[in-house]
Amino acid sequence: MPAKRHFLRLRHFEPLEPRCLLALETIAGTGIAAQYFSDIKLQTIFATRLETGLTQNWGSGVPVAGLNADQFSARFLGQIEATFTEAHTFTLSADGGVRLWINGRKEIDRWSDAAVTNASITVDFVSGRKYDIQLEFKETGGAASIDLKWSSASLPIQSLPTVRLFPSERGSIERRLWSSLAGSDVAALTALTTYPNSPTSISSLTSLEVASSGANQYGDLLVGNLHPTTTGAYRFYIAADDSAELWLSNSADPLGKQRIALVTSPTAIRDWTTTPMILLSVSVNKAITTKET
Ligand SMILES: [Ca+2]
Repeated sequence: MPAKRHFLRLRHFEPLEPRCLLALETIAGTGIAAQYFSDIKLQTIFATRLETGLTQNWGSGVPVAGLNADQFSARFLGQIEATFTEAHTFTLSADGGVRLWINGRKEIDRWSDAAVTNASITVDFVSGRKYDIQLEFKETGGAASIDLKWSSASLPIQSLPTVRLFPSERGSIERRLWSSLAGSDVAALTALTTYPNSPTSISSLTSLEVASSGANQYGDLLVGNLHPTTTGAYRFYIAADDSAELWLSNSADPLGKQRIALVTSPTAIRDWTTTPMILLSVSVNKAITTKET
């Protein structure tokens, strides 16, 4: 998949909310980002949300209330984390048109709305690594369903597990929110036993900004990937009230992340002047995991 839009987000590093912080540990997946379109060309967005998996049977109904039953399309974007270092086979069945990309390569293309039964492709994975996955779907009439499974020598064929799916890829930033949080520093958030895997709520953002809400006593963890389109040096800024940290990995592996900026006392909204400026060299096509708060 071309790496374009997301990188622009760097300019929009906006006020990150009070006490957000970065996951220092491996976090479990929560699902895959879904975009639903009220046409069959993936053009007019009707709704976006997180789906727990890619085994969905809508029958003659619709994924989202109010969407036209027979003329819609959908795009599912995320990453899947491999559990074994071996060849993995993806098996796709559907009622509708489907296109599947794994790690940016189109692997299955059956775009007419027809029955698809056990179309499969095999790719080599390394345990613990995350791989881009994109599935597009088109429904023109009749029933609608998708069913993407995976298997390997060590993995019996099964639907993609929610905990191995990550939505923070291309077009969305995952926001994990903890409410009723006392204190004003990031450590108050990361010290919680519910951090990072059991937030009060999980939602999806389209930029790295949480608007000033007037709410108090909460913390956020925002997680996503950056896809620079040009190799070069980039400056990162953050603004926040009360406090925030920005972490970045210079590869697709979140284990390599470093804290590159922090705010320890409140700044004005979008006030970049009081925060440390961080200059980084970034390579094209290298996914960058930002973790912040
Ligand atoms: Ca159909």
